[in-house]
Amino acid sequence: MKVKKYTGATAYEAMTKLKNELGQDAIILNTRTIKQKGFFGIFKKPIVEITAAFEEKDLISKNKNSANKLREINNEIQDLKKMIGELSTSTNKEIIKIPKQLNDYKTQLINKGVEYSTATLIIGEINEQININNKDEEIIKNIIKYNLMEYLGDIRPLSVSPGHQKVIFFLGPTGVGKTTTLAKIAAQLVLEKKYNIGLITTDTYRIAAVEQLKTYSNILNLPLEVVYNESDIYKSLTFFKDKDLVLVDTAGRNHREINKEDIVYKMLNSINNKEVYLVLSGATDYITLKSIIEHYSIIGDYKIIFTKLDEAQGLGNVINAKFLTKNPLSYITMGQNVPDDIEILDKDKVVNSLIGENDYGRPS
Ligand SMILES: Nc1nc2c(ncn2[C@@H]2O[C@H](COP(=O)(O)OP(=O)(O)OP(=O)(O)O)[C@@H](O)[C@H]2O)c(=O)[nH]1
Ligand SMILES: [Mg+2]
Repeated sequence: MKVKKYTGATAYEAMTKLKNELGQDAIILNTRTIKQKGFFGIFKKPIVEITAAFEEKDLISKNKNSANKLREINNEIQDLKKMIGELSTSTNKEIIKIPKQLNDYKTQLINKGVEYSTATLIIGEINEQININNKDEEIIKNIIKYNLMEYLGDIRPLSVSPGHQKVIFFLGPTGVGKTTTLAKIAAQLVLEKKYNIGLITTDTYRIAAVEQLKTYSNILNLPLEVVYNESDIYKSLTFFKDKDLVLVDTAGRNHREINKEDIVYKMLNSINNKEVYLVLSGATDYITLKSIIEHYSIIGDYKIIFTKLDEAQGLGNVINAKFLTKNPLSYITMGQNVPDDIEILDKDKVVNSLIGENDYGRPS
C-alpha cells in the first residue's frame, strides 16, 4: 500500500487529479484545507489537500490502460489522416482531371434531376475513355449524347402478336397514373390499331376505382371484368378468351407493403403470355424511386412507364431508373388527357432534354 497527496484550488480539482492517476480504487485517508503564506505574511487563497492510499498494481494497470487508450486514439488519428488524404486526392483527381466542359455537363445533368453519384459516374466514365481536350463543343456534346443514349438502353413498348393473347399488367405505387395510363394505351390500341381488347381491374380497395375504369370502358366500348378473388381470375380470363389483349388495372400499393400473397401476384403467376409495366411518377424524389425499384424487384421482368413528366423538374429520373434496374423503359406520359398525353419514350428527345436542348415532357 502506498500513500500520495493531491492538491487543488478546490476539493473537486484535487479529486479529479487523484482519480485521473489512481482510478476509482484508491482509498481517501484525509482531506484538509491548507492556508498558504505569501509575501510579507499576507495569506494567499487556501488550497485543498487530499491524501489517498492505493495499491501499486492499480497505478500500473491504470497507466497501462491509459497507454492502451492513447495507442488506440493514436491509431484512430492515423486512420483518419489516411482517409482525409485519400479523400482529398480523389477529390483533387476529380477536380483536376475532369475538364471544365465535362464538369459543366455533369452540373447540367444534376440540375435535371440525375442523382449526383450517377452523374459523376457517367461523366467520369466518358472522361476516362476519351480525351476531350481540344475537341470542339459540338463533338463533346455528341459524345455526351451517345453515352446517355447508351445508358437508356433499348426502348420496349407493347408488342402484340395477333392470334396470341397477351395479358398486360399495370402495377405501381398509389396515384402515379396507372388507370389513366391504361386508358390511354387502351384507347390508342382500339382507335388506331383496332385490336380486340378486354379490361380487368383487381382494384377493389379504393371506393370509385372500379367506377373510374368503368367510365373508360363505356367510352371505348370495351368489356370490363372485376376480379375479387383467385377464382375470378380464371373466370374473367375464360370470358376474354377471344381477345388479342387483356389489360389489367391494379390497386396502387405502398411499395413497402407489396407481397406475393396479393391477388395481383397470384394472377401474374397464373399467366404465361404477359407484359408487366411498372408505372412510376417522373416527379418522385430519388430515394423514394430507389426504394420503389428495390421493392418491385420481386416482380422480376417488368418494363417501366414514367408518368407525370409534365410535373417533374427534369427527366433525371429516367436515367436514375436505368442505373437502379436493368429493366427496359417503354412509355412516358405528360398530362391528364386521355388518350393524347402518352408516347413511346423517344431517347433522342430525353437526351436533348437532359442536356438542356429541349423541354421534352413539358406542355408546349
Ligand atoms: N400531370 C399529370 N397527371 C397525370 C398523369 N397521369 C395521370 N395523372 C393524374 O394523376 C391522378 C391519378 O391518376 P390515376 O390514373 O387514378 O392513378 P392510379 O395510379 O391509377 O391511382 P390509384 O389506382 O389510386 O393507385 C389523376 O388526377 C390523373 O389525371 C400525367 O402524365 N401528368
Ligand atoms: Mg387506379
